[in-house]
Amino acid sequence: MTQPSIALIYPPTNAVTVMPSLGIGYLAGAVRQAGFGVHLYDLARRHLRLRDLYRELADRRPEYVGLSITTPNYVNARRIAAMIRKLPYKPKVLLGGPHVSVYPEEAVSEFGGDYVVIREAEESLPNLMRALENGTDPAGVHGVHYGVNGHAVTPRRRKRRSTTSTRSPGPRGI
Ligand code: B12
Repeated sequence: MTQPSIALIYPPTNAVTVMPSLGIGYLAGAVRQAGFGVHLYDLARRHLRLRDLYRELADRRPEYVGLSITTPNYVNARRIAAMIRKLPYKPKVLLGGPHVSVYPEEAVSEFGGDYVVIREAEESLPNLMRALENGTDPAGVHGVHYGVNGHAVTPRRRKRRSTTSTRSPGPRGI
């Protein structure tokens, strides 16, 4: 049986400075380590027409498509999200990156994505994929927001412990 895979896409921008996306690079390492397959599409660096991306995805049929979204690539990210919805199969659409980390709830309706993972995702992305593969509740995965009938659901956050309530290590603990 082949392992489930994810296509990680960094949408193109017209930004002045363009370097390989560290974000999708780190995530690729993390999901590979967790036993999933990865296809990387850094479209800020590699020119690929939308219809060619469509063909590649339709061909490879990754179970998950992850979009890495910043404000500068927002418009192209929406175009790609709309294109993914037209694929001949229904991959799970996962959204992440600086823009949606700030606006996770809006992202669900703006992109029509299935799940939004906020902030750094080296742990939460593989955890979310594992939960979806095993059929366990993704609401339990830290950092995950998701949509139900187009409405965003924000699971109850883990309470942060105040550092002032943490006991001091004392001189011997240092
Ligand atoms: C280093 C850096 C750069 C470097 C290199 C970036 C690179 N190679 O990736 C350079 C100088 C090239 C650069 C350029 C630009 N940058 Co810059 N950059 C940064 C900086 C300081 C760190 C980014 C980084 O590498 N972080 C480490 C990686 C591992 O984190 P990450 O990319 O965020 O990815 C993590 C999460 O976001 C998440 N994630 C990301 N994608 C996905 C996808 C999925 C599916 C999931 C689940 C999760 C997920 O998981 C990742 C791993 O933990 C950030 C500020 C910051 N502190 O984050 C600004 C920042 C990302 N840059 C920003 C901007 C505006 C730009 C430029 C547009 C500037 C310009 N006008 O040219 C360009 C865009 C370049 C492009 N390719 O599009 C903004 C974006 C703002 C926004 N609202 O989106 C930021 C947030 C700074 C800011 N506060 O304004 N940048």
